[in-house]
Amino acid sequence: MLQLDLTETHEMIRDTARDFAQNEVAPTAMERDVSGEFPHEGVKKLGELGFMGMMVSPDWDGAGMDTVSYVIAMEEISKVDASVGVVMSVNNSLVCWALEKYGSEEQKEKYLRPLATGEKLGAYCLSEPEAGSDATQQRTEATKNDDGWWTLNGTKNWITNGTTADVFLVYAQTDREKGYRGISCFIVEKGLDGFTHGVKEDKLGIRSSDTCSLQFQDVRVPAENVLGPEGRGFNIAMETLNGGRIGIGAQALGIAQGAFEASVQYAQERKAFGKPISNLQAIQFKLAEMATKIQAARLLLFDAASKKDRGENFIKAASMAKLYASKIAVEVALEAIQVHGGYGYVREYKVERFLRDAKITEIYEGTSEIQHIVIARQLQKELEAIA
Ligand code: COS
Repeated sequence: MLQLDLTETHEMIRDTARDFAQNEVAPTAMERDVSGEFPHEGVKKLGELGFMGMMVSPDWDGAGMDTVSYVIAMEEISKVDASVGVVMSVNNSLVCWALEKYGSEEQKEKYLRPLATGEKLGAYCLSEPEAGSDATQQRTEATKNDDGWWTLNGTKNWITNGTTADVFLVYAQTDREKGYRGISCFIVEKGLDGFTHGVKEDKLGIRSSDTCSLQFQDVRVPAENVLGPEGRGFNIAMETLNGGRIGIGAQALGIAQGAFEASVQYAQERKAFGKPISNLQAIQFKLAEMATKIQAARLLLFDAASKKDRGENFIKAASMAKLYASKIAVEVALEAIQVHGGYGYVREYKVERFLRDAKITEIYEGTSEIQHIVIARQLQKELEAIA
């Protein structure tokens, strides 16, 4: 069943996120897009608002909110700056969630608490130079030593929060003969000997988020830092990404909404043929199409988030929401440029940034092609179950 009615709490979260985004993130978004500077201040404040561990239980210093709240906050923040959105999404969905679900009491005490409050920042490290969509092809390897510690060697690519994070969830092969069932997940702290990062990538969009490669050369990791059962790392990575896709879908939704609102405002201000262009049917049709797509994406996201909150299988719903929201984010941002005409093509107006930021949502946390595979496989399972 699709949950459409938001509660007072949801409205309150929207107001809080909107105030914060408009007053404290928006003023520096354009500047940071040019400089590529990481939004340290914004991320610190997100932590104070409880937005870095939104769904983590208060037992572990999280905000104990539901996934619908997370979608709402992600939309508001990404509406003004998708770079801040992705930092928040990775910490919430890909790091805190996995630690809360699979961490030992000691691991939660040591790592989850500070991550949930935003005191520390997390990173999810699965992709490699030769393991992107086909994530089973992990070359990073961890070997067990006689003293029980592990030695980690390898390279990770495209790591969000790569130069700024304190805690890294690193997936590595621990038994190559077992294929993906020989992959394990390690909690790796910043600053360990042999653990270095590459330069910050010069990206098309989300330019102030920090993406880089990581290198592990004989990095020693204690036995107690294996997250979840040995050999279950791939499953943890996949399960984690299901929730991550809701976060990125919500980021895409925010980008689309931001591009739409900028277009409405511009159409009311810009005059042509003696009247605001918002009076022209050509523009009205564009705005109507944009608004319809955005609402459809929002409903798909609420559907996926509600399913997750009710403890139902939400794999297909999350992939559908991410697939659709990322697609329309690109379309809406492109159309927003068209509404702005020449002004949309220059940096001074933010819609060209929305287009550059939107594109990544079709790529990371599973490309659109991967989302089609996930959806098709889930459909197949559903059909087999009723056959
Ligand atoms: N949720 C939970 N478990 C999942 C899952 C999902 N969405 N997808 C796969 N799994 C589990 C399977 O249940 C299976 O587990 P067991 O054999 O232990 O029962 C295991 O993972 C392997 O599944 P499968 O055989 O389907 O794996 P494939 O190699 O065929 O890969 C895809 C499946 C392509 C869907 C997967 O590799 C994927 O999602 N790739 C994209 C990775 C990605 O998003 N990378 C970006 C990283 S973050 S920027």
